[in-house]
Amino acid sequence: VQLQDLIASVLDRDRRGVARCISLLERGDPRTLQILDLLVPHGGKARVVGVTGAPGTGKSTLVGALAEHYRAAGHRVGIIAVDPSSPFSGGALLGDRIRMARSSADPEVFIRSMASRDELGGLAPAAYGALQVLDAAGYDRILVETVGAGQAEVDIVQLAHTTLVVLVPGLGDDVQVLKAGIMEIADVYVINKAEREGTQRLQAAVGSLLDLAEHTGHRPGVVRTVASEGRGITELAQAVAEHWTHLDRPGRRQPRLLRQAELMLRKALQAEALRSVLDPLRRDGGLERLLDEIVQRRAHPLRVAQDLLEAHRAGARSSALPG
Ligand SMILES: Nc1nc2c(ncn2[C@@H]2O[C@H](COP(=O)(O)OP(=O)(O)OP(=O)(O)O)[C@@H](O)[C@H]2O)c(=O)[nH]1
Ligand SMILES: [Mg+2]
Repeated sequence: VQLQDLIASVLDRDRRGVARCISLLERGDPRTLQILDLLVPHGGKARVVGVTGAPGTGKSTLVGALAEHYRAAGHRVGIIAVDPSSPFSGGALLGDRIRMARSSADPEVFIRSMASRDELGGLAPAAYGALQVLDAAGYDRILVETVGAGQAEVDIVQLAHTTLVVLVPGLGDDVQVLKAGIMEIADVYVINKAEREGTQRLQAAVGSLLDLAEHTGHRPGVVRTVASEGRGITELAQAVAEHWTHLDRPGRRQPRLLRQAELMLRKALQAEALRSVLDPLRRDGGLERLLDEIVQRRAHPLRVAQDLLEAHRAGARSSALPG
């Protein structure tokens, strides 16, 4: 398929085109930059909600319920489920698909799972790419699910306009809030499985942590849900909408978008710099020799990094010379 045709099919909201385009970006196809060049100007209309939290807290169920809510309100919904534990993810992803099946039968809902394969922090760029495709294809509500486990997931969550942190009673309450280091990223706390004992206590714990924290104009909401029964979803959507209202006030949205822009730029630079320095070394086995030098204590990694960068700069300079 010609690139122009592929892009046109995405803009025409063709599902196969969308799926294909996301796959190309996820794979790091050589045409990645061209694809993004053509799609990015068409985006910027979607509202993106990140959903994170410990395994099994009910994120997928919540995403499915929110998707139904948005569909009922006439929105087109994109869902990106990021599973960082790629070797073991087959079953989990399949489970998610089944749980989301009610939504996926709807042609105006597009669901995509992705696992991290690229060692160069490829997860955030892949999720970014998928977001651009869905946004350009007119999905105006996009839900991104990640397990709140590590930095990669936190990075992805920061691609969202609004971040939901999902907690459940009985997991050690305030500890789960503090430990995950998520006080900074939550715009709305969801206390799911709220039919369970300990809900009140957890809500109080979150409340007192919020009392201690500083808020830049928006105190995160706390919403109770029983996602498996669809309870509390209207209230949750309302809390998300309130956060958007907050972002729409003058001077609120821009700092967030600037932060996101810087984050993605840094990721892309890191990945690109690593690739351009390491790829040639990998090709001729030089990397193993260098690593061996380090293990033998004939060199140390800080020196080697400097030398590699210096050699790379020299190579770039000489290849830029005419003749
Ligand atoms: N009792 C109860 N169970 C729920 C609720 N919401 C979801 N569940 C159940 O909790 C289990 C896990 O739900 P998921 O939606 O897969 O949770 P998740 O956070 O996406 O899980 P991972 O993606 O594996 O981290 C499922 O069996 C759900 O049916 C709830 O409000 N109450
Ligand atoms: Mg899930």
